[in-house]
Amino acid sequence: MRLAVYPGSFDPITVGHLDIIRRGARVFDKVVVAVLHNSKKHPLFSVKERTSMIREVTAEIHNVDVDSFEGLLIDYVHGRNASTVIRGLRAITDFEYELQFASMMKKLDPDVETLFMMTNNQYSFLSSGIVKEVAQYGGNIKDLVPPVVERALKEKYADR
Ligand code: COD
Repeated sequence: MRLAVYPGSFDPITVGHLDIIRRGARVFDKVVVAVLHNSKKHPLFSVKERTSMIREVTAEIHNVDVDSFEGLLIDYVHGRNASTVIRGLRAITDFEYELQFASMMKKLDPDVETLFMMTNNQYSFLSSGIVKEVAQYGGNIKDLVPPVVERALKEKYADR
């Protein structure tokens, strides 16, 4: 079975991420969306909230699994018996970090391939960070995130 891991913070998932998941699911038998649980960082959404939103928006894609991981990605990839990691590339600004990421992955295990998928042009400007910033000040984020995420962002910022 060709299994790929699509790792990220997904704080929160955007339509840019979702586009990569949909396209990845057409290429691989199974795509595992793996949400990083980093106890040293303070994400807006908990791991439980992030995985639950991803599960909801990917429910109709039969070959997508949603999970979370702590520690090194390569250990998680080994644990899932996967040999490919999917990453999305938006712009040249992503390139430097992604090259470093892919090179380190190669160093840790030469048999694990990092596969890059170019962003859909419509979403090349989109990141979780910019969505949160716009949502925080009440800007319109419709079309940038799935409706469940739009509602969750509104609730989060209404509480603050
Ligand atoms: N269009 C296309 N792709 C997109 C878009 C978009 N609009 N927005 C984001 N993406 C892509 C990103 O480029 C990335 O590939 C992926 O979606 C996830 O993005 P984020 O921002 O949610 O997640 P990141 O990049 O912060 O995730 C980093 C990891 C969690 C994967 C990394 O820090 C990690 O693996 N940490 C664990 C410790 C470890 O093993 N470190 C060494 C790695 S070699």
